[in-house]
Amino acid sequence: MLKQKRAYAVAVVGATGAVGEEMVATLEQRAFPLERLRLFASEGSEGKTLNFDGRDLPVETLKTDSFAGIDIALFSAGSERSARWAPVAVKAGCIVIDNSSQWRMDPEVPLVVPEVNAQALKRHKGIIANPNCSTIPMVVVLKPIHDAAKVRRVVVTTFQSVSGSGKKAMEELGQQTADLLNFRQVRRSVYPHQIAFNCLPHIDAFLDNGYTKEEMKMANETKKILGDDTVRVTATAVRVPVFRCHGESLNIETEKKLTANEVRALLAQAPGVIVYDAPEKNIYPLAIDVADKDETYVGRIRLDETIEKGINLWIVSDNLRKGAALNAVQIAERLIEIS
Ligand code: NAP
Ligand code: 12T
Repeated sequence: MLKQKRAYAVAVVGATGAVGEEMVATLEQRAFPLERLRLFASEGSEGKTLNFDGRDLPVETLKTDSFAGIDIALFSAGSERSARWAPVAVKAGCIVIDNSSQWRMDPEVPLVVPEVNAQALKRHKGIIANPNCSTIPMVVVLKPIHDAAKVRRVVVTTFQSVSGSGKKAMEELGQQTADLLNFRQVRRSVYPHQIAFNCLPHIDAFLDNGYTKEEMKMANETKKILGDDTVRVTATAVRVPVFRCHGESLNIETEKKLTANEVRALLAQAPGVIVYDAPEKNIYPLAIDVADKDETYVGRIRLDETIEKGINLWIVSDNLRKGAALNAVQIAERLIEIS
């Protein structure tokens, strides 16, 4: 358990990455009670500094004793680093909030979205997992609907931005776009196909069942977070040439019938949700508007007229904020509240 203190020693592992930089910015913006902040990345970042609250902090490489005296470590440096270093950090007395997929489905590890299942935090044994960036906004929206009408099945299609796969992918989209507009040859390295002016129905590796890992993460993580194995989720995850924010089209079948207005009212009161839904005025959530926002935006709320108890809606959320850094920092804030 976290010791009660006035301020905490925090480490960010993967601090120079797309998610890590957002973590550092989020700690600053939310005035997290910091006694000190240490930043870690790969050997390639040795000698770099990152700005925090007007000061330049050095970026360090991980060593066996790096976590001595650290209370909370936010990990965002890939699954292999989490597998290797999270147990080292826990042994040193640190609580790890991990952004990779390494620990999410481990029964010993709580998988937490504070608005949905903060109570799961009490059972942690040192590691707490942050869900996938597409799962988080989906469960924030499903939770109030599930509580009111029990969600039976969800058909979800995602429209995921390139920042979900890190800094290199953001550079790739920018470079390919510039090259194409200047009649130059396109080069690719992160994705198996050109991403500029294209959509790829392929996120993370393919599995034997024909789904991708990303799609199965959405199905499995949702059951764990909602604490209900009966909720069926079938997903298609698509990469789109957008820099920031993931969109998701959700078709939700419930046990109890809800009207579109009832869904709107439930979501209007839900923590972390903003209903942004006035199609007659061309108002619906857009990636360019939701970037840098904390909440999950919901629009296009309407009934699925092909079934008796179905809802269609469209959500957009900033994948680097609520999808990653913000959710991790909110978990740390809850840990402090319950300490
Ligand atoms: P990124 O932009 O490529 O950044 C990767 C970070 O990891 C960099 O800071 C990098 O340092 C660091 N790193 C690499 N090897 C390291 C090592 N050996 N030791 C220490 N640090 C090392 O990627 P990203 O998008 O930020 O993603 C990072 C992680 O977050 C991944 O695990 C990813 O799965 C996860 N993620 C989770 C979500 C979510 O759904 N919640 C969303 C996006 C990403 P250098 O700069 O020195 O190379
Ligand atoms: N492959 O945290 O490529 O499990 O967008 C997040 C994002 C894995 C994860 C991506 C990925 C994760 C991606």
